[in-house]
Amino acid sequence: MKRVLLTGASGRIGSYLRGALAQDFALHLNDVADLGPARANETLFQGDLTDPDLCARMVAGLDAIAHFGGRSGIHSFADVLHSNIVGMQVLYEAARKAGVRRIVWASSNHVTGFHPVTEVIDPASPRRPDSFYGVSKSFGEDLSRFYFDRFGIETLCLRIGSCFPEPTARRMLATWLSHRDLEQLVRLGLSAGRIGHMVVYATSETREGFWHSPALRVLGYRPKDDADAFAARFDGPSPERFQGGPFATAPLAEDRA
Ligand code: 15L
Repeated sequence: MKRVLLTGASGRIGSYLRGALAQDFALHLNDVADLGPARANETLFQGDLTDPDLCARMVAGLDAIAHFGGRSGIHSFADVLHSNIVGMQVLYEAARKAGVRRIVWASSNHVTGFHPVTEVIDPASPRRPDSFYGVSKSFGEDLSRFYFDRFGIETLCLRIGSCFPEPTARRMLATWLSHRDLEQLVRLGLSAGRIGHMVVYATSETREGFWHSPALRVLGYRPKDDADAFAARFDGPSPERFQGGPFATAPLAEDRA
């Protein structure tokens, strides 16, 4: 059984992945929040990713990492600096020292959220982060690229759209990623032969989608869910101007304080 560290295991997406992957992987689980009791095949590591000793213990003897930890949403620069930038670098450094060769990482569509909704873009399109959160994910794509070019650590960067049980807003007809399609992507990322450093947009089938990622077919991804099945729930055109939706227009956390 492959040994995999899942960070962010108490989070919204991490909790789903914890249950979904438990049957097939020996899981090391990390979160700053309480992880509850350990279940079969689980070893718990509660704590902050910026702690190098914790990271060293968590990654010892692993085959791969599914990195879903860090802050998600509209946060101050100080918050994303700590969790998404420093925490990610400490984790990669621990992975390098321990010889871990494969990481699947939760990047975000907010790396390119300032592209207008009228454009269809792909992973080679210019990055236009829509928030400090998007900036922190853009950093993560560069960091993982560096660790691949310099040390050969492979990363699948999933620019996740909107990962929820069902679309909850009009914009999600273009951005929705179902839980089971996310699971499929994570499993492919953990087990695919060679991926190098790969950046893809992660959505289910979306007729209105903004994003085109040819590498997904090569990876073997075949979405099982279709955002269009929920189209009748939402009236009229999307009110958003930018692909990142509310992230592109929300006040900075710094201005709300
Ligand atoms: C994200 O990256 C966020 O983590 C999530 O909370 C959603 O807001 C999502 O993007 C989205 O764009 O809908």
